[in-house]
Amino acid sequence: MSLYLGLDSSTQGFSAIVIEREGDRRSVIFESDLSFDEALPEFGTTHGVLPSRDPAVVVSPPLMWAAALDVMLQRVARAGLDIQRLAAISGSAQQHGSVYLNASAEAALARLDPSRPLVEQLTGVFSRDVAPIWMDSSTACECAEIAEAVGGGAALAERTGSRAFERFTGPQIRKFFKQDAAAYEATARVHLVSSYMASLLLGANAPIDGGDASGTNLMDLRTNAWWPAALEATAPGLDRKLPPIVSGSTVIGRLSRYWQARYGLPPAQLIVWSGDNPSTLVGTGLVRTGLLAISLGTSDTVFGPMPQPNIDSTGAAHVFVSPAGGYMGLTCFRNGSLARERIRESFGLSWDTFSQMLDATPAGNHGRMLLPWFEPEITPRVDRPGLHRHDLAPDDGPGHVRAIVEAQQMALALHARWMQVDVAAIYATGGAAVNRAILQVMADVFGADVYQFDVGNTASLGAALRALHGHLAGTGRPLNWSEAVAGFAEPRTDSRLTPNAANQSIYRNLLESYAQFEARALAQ
Ligand code: ADP
Ligand code: XUL
Repeated sequence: MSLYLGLDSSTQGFSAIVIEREGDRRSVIFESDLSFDEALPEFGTTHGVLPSRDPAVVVSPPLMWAAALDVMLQRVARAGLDIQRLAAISGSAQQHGSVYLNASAEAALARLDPSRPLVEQLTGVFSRDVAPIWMDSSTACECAEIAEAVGGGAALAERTGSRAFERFTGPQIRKFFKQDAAAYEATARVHLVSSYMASLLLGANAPIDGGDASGTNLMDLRTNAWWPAALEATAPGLDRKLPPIVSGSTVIGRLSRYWQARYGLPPAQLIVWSGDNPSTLVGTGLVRTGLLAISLGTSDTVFGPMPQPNIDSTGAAHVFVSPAGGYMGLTCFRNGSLARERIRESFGLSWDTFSQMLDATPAGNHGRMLLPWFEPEITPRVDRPGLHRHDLAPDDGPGHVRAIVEAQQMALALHARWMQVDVAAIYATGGAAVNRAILQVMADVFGADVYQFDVGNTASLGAALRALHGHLAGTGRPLNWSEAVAGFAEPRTDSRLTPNAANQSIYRNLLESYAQFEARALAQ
């Protein structure tokens, strides 16, 4: 009877799930999470990121993520589980962020001393103290340079699945190389957050999976290999600094001696880590087409499986390799949970009173609308942040509550059209998916049933399921993906929210007004 551990290093926190699979029995036997700001205040983050004078620059300390890993593995080891049965571990991480290691890192990882905390042994391994993360939008210039060098944005999208995006790793690496060529030169390995965290467990530089490598503007989507033209357009010698790309269920080694000796963990297999969105695809059981998932986390994302890599002609979205085979389409919004929190806080509400106001206001909000671009937005691209109101008085609390939820859901619907999925059902996940008032608006706007999950963190569940799938494939007892996710990654049948027909027709009309409002604001 084996146990599988899934970890998730996200923007605001770190979480873990242990699952057990035996015969017909499927159970989640351990769940834990921590918030970086609260559990590790010594790193000085707010919502997981360091203070910055320029709103376009967003970085986090990679040492903090290592500290969180140390705390979480201790919790897992001391949870009273029969931990010697732990067969495999995998992980999920916020996508696009990059960690820069110098030439001493490999040796430091190989000889970690189990009697000392991880963090104090890693202080010398970085060629850059901070990691730019997905919220960063400071690389417009590098995006233009890379796109031009490879024959334009459409050519880049055709090859890598996305036109150049500010937060993607390639443009971020180029900016670092331009700003500090010596530190770039001293970088032996550029990791994504996923491969960095996996390296800490492995005690050596770990490879990266195709799902997360798709978020770099550097990988050829059809060959699953780094694309030489993009590497050349990005920075010199980059081919020697990036991890090798492997497929989603690859066994990359075993948990290093450090973790075994420090916490009494067994030499469990390590399965390559992936990005949070690809992991959530697995953790919500999206292994067939016709379904969409919407994650309402720090970012709001809408995504679904795709058999073929059909590129978004509007240039707003992405195609990634799916860890469950084939591809996935994804559109990402930066002003997600933190924007909802801004409105909630500015009117002094709790989530309960926020939800009551949402329920008490009518669909369509009497034509009152807003665009919640508190921070630079990814979809559509907005460089100069600002809140735009239409017929909405600044002191109208209930009006703002309904307006932000409707705006976000209409933006999700509008910018998911390119996937051309005939949506049978939506699986809602992420921190805000506990909020049924928000999910009712989602059902009405999309005209589709919406479901919730028992497991709060479907990214770490997806990682645990990838650990299970990779482990069994490696031991000659392979499962297909439908078998692997069955009984774990299934929505709660009693959670179904159905669209209200009258509201659905209001939103069908309103969607065009919203699209025009968005276009007018962008033209300003
Ligand atoms: P991450 O992307 O960092 O993994 P989560 O998926 O954990 O983030 O989501 C965290 C967010 O969930 C918080 O920022 C908070 O705004 C939101 N949240 C938590 N509870 C509620 C609620 N009841 N209603 C709406 N949003 C909520
Ligand atoms: C996806 C994206 C975010 C991050 C953080 O492209 O930028 O969803 O993965 O969750």
